[in-house]
Amino acid sequence: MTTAAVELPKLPFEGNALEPVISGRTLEFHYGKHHKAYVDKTNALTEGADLAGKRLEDVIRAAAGDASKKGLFNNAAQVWNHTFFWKSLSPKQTSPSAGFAEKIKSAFGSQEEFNKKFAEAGAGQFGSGWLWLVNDGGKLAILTTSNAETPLTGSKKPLLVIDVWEHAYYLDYQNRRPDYLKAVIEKHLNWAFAETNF
Ligand code: MN3
Repeated sequence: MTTAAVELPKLPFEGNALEPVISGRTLEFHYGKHHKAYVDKTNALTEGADLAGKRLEDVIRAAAGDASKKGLFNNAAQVWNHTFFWKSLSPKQTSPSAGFAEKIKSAFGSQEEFNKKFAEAGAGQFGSGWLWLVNDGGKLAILTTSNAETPLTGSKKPLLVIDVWEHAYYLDYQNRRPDYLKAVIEKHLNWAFAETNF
């Protein structure tokens, strides 16, 4: 028998809490259908196999190094990335603490410059992927990854993420990914979460 299957975590806010930047309808599909499908597929792919019942992070790391487990890696990493994305968002506008604001200033020049560079990096990610703020050896850095790729398998520590797959914004913004990014970055990033991860 298998134990402790991967579960779909509860959203840390109400489905309409990010309106009008991210609509309740987008979240209904993004969380309720896409995120849930990654959870279900991860469980289907691990059921009865050697990784059944393992922690999600361990499943991802094990599958990342095994070409025969590419499908499992994609689904398990997408579960983790989405859970991290919901935590990266705050219904209320937040701002970095004074100490963290200094780190942003030292890495990017100013909060405004960071917002601009972060949005540009996300807009420049070709195709599906993720836009990350990471701790790179004690310094803040921007990183983009393709498809399900996640910094979890490398040395850079993820602090915040924004989903730039079309399913994250298409119902609300159609092809206007830069508008989606600008709104999320300016209004809904959870800076307390970023600082805790640092
Ligand atoms: Mn997504």
